[in-house]
Amino acid sequence: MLSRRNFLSAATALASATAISGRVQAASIPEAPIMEKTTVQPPLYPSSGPDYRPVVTLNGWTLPWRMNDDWKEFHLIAEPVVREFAEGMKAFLWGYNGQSPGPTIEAVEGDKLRIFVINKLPEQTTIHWHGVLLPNGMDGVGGLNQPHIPPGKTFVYEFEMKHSGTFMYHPHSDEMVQMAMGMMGMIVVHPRDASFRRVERDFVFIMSSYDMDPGTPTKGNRNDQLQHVGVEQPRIPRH
Ligand SMILES: [Cu+2]
Repeated sequence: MLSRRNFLSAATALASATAISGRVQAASIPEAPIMEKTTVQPPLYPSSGPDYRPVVTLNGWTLPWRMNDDWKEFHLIAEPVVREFAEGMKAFLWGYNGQSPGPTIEAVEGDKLRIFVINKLPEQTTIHWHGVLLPNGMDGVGGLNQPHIPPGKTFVYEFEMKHSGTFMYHPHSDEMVQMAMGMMGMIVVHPRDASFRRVERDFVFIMSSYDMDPGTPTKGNRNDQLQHVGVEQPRIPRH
């Protein structure tokens, strides 16, 4: 059962996620949450459905969702991001919702997911839900089981989570470049039975390595830098 404390935590986490979200999407698409910081964000306790112990994403966050009837709706924005690996060392990457790696998608076995993927990259993309059992048309391999998502367009993925486990998402569209640029994130699907292999604490993190030349521009505000990335359209993570 959901305790009052858990409910308040969830409300607080969602409120703070909303507070850092400043961008309104195209008219038909609700505002998507954006994360500006790489510090660990508090877990999102379930506010509906079965209880579970939410994961903590190290140096990351969980993507807030909203319920629309019995669909759990998420918004992922594929976009250029700037990540400060060390003080003053900023890398121009590609990621999701302001961060690379992207936010963790968290769900429960049996959940019906609807994931809006908005492409703000300078090239086409898709998302492949690595390891998830789903209908072929939702598997996200561009040119094979779906058209690539052109820049500026949105693709809506819909599938039911048939099994619990730890998975990941990443593009299957120019994937060698896009994954090297930082496009990946975790998917955690909790068992429907909360007592099944229950853990006290649950952490996820992604490790990735980059090869970057020194001299990456660090001046200007975030928008200038994003514009710089958009104009230059880097094919590999170096400037
Ligand atoms: Cu994969």
